[in-house]
Amino acid sequence: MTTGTATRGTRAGTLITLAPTGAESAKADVPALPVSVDEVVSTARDCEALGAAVVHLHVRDLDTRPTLDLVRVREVVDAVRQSTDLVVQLSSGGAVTDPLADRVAVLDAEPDAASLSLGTVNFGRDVFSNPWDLIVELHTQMRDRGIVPEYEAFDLGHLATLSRLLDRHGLPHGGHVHVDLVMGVPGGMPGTTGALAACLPAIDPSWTFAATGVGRTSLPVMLAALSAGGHLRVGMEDTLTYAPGEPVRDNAQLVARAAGLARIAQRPALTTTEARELLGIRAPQEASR
Ligand code: KMH
Ligand code: ZN
Repeated sequence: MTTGTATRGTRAGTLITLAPTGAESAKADVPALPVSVDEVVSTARDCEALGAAVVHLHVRDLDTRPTLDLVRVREVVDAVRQSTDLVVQLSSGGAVTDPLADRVAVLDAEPDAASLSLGTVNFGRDVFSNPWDLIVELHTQMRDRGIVPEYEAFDLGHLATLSRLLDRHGLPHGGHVHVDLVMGVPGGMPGTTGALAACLPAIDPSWTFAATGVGRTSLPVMLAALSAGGHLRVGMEDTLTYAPGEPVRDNAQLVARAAGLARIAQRPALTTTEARELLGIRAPQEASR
């Protein structure tokens, strides 16, 4: 069985991606959710200090609703870049209601990286639509624009789609393949050690992988991922309860827990420089040359 544990950077440390906001929770329901530019920047700063190296951004408008408006998206990208050294990864998944063309257009904001979901999946009572043509379009446009994808698999079959995508359309910008297993979405693969283990043979040894456990699967998925040589994505996009009956205080609490477990696993959090090296992303000063 291939496990991906021999891939670069994996043994040395753990890439921690922060997903602070998402598109599916309302600020009115979750007052601690960072939605304003200032809230996102201060969350990003705090979480970088605790071990996050990448930030996965969904942007909110002045009314706290999810938006793909490019002026607002650029404002948030620039603000996070100015205040942190984090790798800025924009969501191209958006909200379940977003038109596909608008999801592609976020690449105009020129992030370092962007998420790229590998298949359509039921998302609670909604459908998160990711047809093959959209997948190819995002993969190709990201390569043309020098943006590094983080592929997102919500189900085992999505990993087969990733292999087919790479066979037919080649490697992404930067030459390295990194995939995040998003587990525990109601409609996708469950957030269990068994499901994570079932994914491992479909992960090429040259790739790296991370895992995200939605809701109460956050902790078991994190432990399973660390034991299998994987990286971590945590944050209030995916997890709003820290322990049974205890709401998450803030994103920093989730990053601190992830970084602590990574240290216990003797694979401490990667720095932003190490993360760029792992993912094939040029440093901001190199990129502007
Ligand atoms: N908001 C979810 C429907 C991504 O960011 O790429 C999709 C999502 C995936 O969050
Ligand atoms: Zn997202």
